[in-house]
Amino acid sequence: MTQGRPLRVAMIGYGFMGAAHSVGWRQAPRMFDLPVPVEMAVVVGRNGAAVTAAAQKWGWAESATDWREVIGRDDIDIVDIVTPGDSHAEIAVAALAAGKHVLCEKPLANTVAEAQEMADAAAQAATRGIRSMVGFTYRRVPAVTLLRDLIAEGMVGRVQQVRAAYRQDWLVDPAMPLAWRLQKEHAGSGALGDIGAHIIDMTQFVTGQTVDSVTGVLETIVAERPLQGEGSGLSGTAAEGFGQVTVDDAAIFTGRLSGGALASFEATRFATGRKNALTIEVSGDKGALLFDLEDLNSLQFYDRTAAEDRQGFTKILVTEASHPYVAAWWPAGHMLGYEHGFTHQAVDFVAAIADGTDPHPSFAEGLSVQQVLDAVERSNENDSAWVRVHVPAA
Ligand code: SOE
Repeated sequence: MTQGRPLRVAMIGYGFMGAAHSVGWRQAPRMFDLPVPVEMAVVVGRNGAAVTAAAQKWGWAESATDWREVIGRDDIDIVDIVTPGDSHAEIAVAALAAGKHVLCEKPLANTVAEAQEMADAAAQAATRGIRSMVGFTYRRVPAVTLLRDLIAEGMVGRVQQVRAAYRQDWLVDPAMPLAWRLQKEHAGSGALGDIGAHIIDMTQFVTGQTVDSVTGVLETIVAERPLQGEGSGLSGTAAEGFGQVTVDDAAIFTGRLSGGALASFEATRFATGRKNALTIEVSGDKGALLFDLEDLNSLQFYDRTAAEDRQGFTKILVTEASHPYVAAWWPAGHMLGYEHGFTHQAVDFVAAIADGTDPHPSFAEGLSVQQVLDAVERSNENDSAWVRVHVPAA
């Protein structure tokens, strides 16, 4: 039974992720029994007319144009940051200082220094009961949560290799304009930070191991693009003139994991024909498990311990009430999609706030991903030499 004073949410930003988070906040109290009610109080953006329209469309009670004024309000409990990476640190640190619980989109920040500042602020705030979490939403796809559980149970045995890839193709067209995601000062890095961050986090999450050293290469395939005119983000249109792409279009890197496994990673916006193709395959001495985002209601399992003439990858349908999150939705066999992870994220964040526990992924885990991203960049700058991610304390 949901009772008590509602947690009132302010969302800062209203692009693609703003839409996805709005779906999450709207569905969470409707489909799950939350321990406290949640209210979509205010959405914040710089363009007053556009943010007012977003508020009406997505169901926020109010809109506002000044995030500082909003995080200073006594009637706001949660600040949800869905802006480009260049403003994450400033908003998150200010919100935590103002005593607000903070959910921040991935990657946590644009630099390790910013991520460190945020993780320090989050650790300090946690001592005052203030919670923070990073939006690595794919952890909350039921099949990915199950993948983590099955590996922890030993279903594949000792993890020896991981193959992770996140492939998109929205930059193959050279006429695609210079969106903020292609500008280092706004995005920090390109495919590496935007989608490579997901597969780094997913690898660390499902294996329970950290990426401890990397070697990598980054490539910018189309160096100049038309400036962006109308709109923003992935759906903006081109204007007159050209500008320089200052981030990577593709990143390929290798990592050694803390438990001894070897991992390969590919993050690219130039995989012609691949729209949003995330795969992760974990190979162990007893078997292998594969998750494919294009078939997100299932896992594939290979059992090496089965009789030789019965071996082969089989499909586990992750649509039973006994699977993570599924019971709150539809009867067995009825599928979930991209948006459901955002609802699960809101549910888990609210539950942690109500229970007084620290949610995951924490800002410290976001910092860990940031350190891997930074190490891949340093490797690329140094002829793909191996770079240690976690330098042991002296
Ligand atoms: C664009 O590449 C993007 O929207 C990412 O920013 C998201 O994190 C991913 O979920 C889908 O693709």
